[in-house]
Amino acid sequence: MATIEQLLKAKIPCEETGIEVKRSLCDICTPGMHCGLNVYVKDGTILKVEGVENYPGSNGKICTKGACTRQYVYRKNRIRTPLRRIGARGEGKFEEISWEEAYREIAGRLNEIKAQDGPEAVAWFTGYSKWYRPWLHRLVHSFGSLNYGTESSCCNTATGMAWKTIAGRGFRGDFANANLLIGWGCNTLIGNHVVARAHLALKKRGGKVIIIDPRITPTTQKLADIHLQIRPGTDGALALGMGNTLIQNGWIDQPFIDKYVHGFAEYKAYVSQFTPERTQEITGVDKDLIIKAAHLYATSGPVAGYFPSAAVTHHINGYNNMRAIMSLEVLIGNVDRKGGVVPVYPSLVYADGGFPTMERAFLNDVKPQNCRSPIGSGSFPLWYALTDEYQAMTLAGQIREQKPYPIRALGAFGMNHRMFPQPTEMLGALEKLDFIFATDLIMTETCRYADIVLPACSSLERSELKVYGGGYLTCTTPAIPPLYQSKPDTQIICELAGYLDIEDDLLKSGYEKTMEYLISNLSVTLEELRAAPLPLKMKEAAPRKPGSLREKGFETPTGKLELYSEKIMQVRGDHTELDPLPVWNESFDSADREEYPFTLIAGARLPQAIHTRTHELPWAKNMRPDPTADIHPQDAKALGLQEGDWMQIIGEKGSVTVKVHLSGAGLPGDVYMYHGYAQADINELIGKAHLDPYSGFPGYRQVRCKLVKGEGAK
Ligand SMILES: Nc1nc2c(c(=O)[nH]1)N[C@H]1C(S)=C(S)[C@@H](COP(=O)(O)OP(=O)(O)OC[C@H]3O[C@@H](n4cnc5c(=O)[nH]c(N)nc54)[C@H](O)[C@@H]3O)O[C@H]1N2
Ligand SMILES: Nc1nc2c(c(=O)[nH]1)N[C@H]1C(S)=C(S)[C@@H](COP(=O)(O)OP(=O)(O)OC[C@H]3O[C@@H](n4cnc5c(=O)[nH]c(N)nc54)[C@H](O)[C@@H]3O)O[C@H]1N2
Ligand SMILES: [Mo]
Repeated sequence: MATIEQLLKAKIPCEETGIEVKRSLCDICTPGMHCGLNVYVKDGTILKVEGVENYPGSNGKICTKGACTRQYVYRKNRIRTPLRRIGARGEGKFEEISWEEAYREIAGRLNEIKAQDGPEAVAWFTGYSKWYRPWLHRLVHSFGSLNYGTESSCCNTATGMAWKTIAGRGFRGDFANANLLIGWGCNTLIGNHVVARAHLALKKRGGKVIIIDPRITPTTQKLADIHLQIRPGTDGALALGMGNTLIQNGWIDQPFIDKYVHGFAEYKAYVSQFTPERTQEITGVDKDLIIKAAHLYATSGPVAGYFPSAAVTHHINGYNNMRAIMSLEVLIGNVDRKGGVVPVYPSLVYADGGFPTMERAFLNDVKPQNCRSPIGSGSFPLWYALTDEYQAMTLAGQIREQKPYPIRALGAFGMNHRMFPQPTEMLGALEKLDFIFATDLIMTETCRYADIVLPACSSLERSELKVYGGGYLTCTTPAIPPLYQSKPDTQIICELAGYLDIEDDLLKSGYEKTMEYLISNLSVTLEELRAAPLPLKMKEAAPRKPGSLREKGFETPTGKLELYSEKIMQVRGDHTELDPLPVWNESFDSADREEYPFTLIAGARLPQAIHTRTHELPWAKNMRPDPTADIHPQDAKALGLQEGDWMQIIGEKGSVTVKVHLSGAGLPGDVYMYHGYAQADINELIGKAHLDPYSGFPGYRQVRCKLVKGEGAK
């Protein structure tokens, strides 16, 4: 019998070792990459994982986090059975119950609340996990409400909203065909190795790269011909300044503007105040470098823009900063052209595969028509006009105030309160609910507040449909059976639909049938997808002709690209603070600048971390054992701080104690700290009302703070 060490070294599985190689995918980061995994399994146990050669996107590679897969799957705190709370909320005392009991209790309580206060009195929420979202969204609709909310209330949607306001739908850079990459908040070598590969390829074939980032990063070092090291949160001013420079120098595409653009005159008048001098003053970037970047941008096209899902929009002027960035694409006629920015048509779970699935019908066929407005509507009119989810930053408020109607129960899928600003306040709101049920892989602090907790399984333990760019679709098979009594969330949702006795025969017919339905317009079957060694290229995937929206008209109120947004004018109502132009304002909170002289940027990505998921995995933790903040050596010197010292970061709303790491990558005065640590939750410093009025996104990346040596109350 071979030892584990020998088995781990075995390159080729064979009958002697009894090792099988199963094909799966990594869902620790989600969505987008979903790197293909070869999973080495013996006797139902995962021995190791590797990347899969020729897999769409990841092509044989996995990242630091994916390398921890075995530790992720076999965590000690995996939830093993359905649980019923027997202690106080948060105390962590549960008893094991059967699935049958759990479903009966959940359905009983939810239906009781529905009968008393209507289906809207039940809120539904999902954290960062995306793969089961269409199922959850459909369940919410079939249950009779629109109260479906997600982590996308602070991730990526604001970027999508900015594109929708300007051009009617999402757009992305066509990196494969561009001559220039302009990357705003672009550190893909740390945040997304699949996209980074496309960026590296562009550089390799002679393309130029401009990166706008307040830090020196691996990506600025490897890729940037021009690095604009701006002050955080000043992207809007920089983009408006570049816009003014383009106009003043005649570096714009006037015929394109005349034909396809609405609001150029208003935009031009507004940006005239962003002279190179003023732009330099606000952004801290030398004005000659700004002009040089603007010239390169206007003359090297087509240009593929990189529009991040968080770095720019995690500011309270973030949506407008993003809109100002996108407006530049309009000025140079770069929208809807090959190698420029091209429209996105989601196939399934956000992924643009280049072919349609039945996802829209799956959701809309059961969408309730006569229910009350979703949670928080009225607070962020643009959000509610452009998305079909409630803005989750309003959830705690409505639970507390019970207005305009009460929220009494919550179905929480992979919900982590540490995502929210002032997380302890979020927990306080949860405590007021009559009933909570939660699904998760592990027993989190948030789960401890639930009445019923259900064990979900990981991507290696389930079968799932996944779409990849370039026309690919796959359906995985479980590499190992679900651990303990866990189940895929999708199965939980379909089974719960049965117990809730809602009118939804499709959901009630089970997970397998719903997957069949979702691909019923395509020429493949689940069996064919499962049997194929790699994701299959769909016959239905047709390359889209760039320029078709120019011909047809953009999906905006005027049919043109709107620099001045008629949509905002239509929906803003009493919210006259919402400006039709992409205006620039400071994104700081109201804390006193003298007392809190530093800028906290909470959340810039680390290679080994992904929100709360990997903090406690040994391999990931080794790389940064304690919650640690990066500060500039110059600031450290002034404060008498050294590498490895403890310090407090204190903001107006709270404080944390962390270790000091000296880094000259950022600008003096800026403090970088990652989120999601139970021991030092930086989100306690982000005010729950520090939100962008357009998107509702929290301003995680610009809060005033002070630094004090020592451990404080730790
Ligand atoms: N300060 C600061 N805060 C931030 C950010 C920031 O940049 N700065 N970023 C924000 C952004 S962009 C995001 S996306 C959010 C993410 O924030 P969260 O949604 O809190 O993300 P996670 O902690 O990764 O995941 C939540 C839970 O999902 C569970 N989970 C994993 N897989 C599954 C599954 O298949 N099923 C179920 N049921 N549960 C599962 C995990 O165990 C975890 O407990 O954080 C936001 N918060
Ligand atoms: N390793 C790892 N990868 C991840 C994640 C993770 O947690 N870890 N999270 C995933 C998720 S959920 C998301 S939403 C994405 C987030 O994706 P991004 O938004 O791209 O994430 P960041 O790496 O935080 O930011 C990118 C760069 O922007 C810079 N930056 C910070 N503030 C500003 C600013 O005001 N303006 C500009 N121009 N740049 C700024 C940072 O210094 C950083 O180098 O990443 C995904 N990828
Ligand atoms: Mo995110």
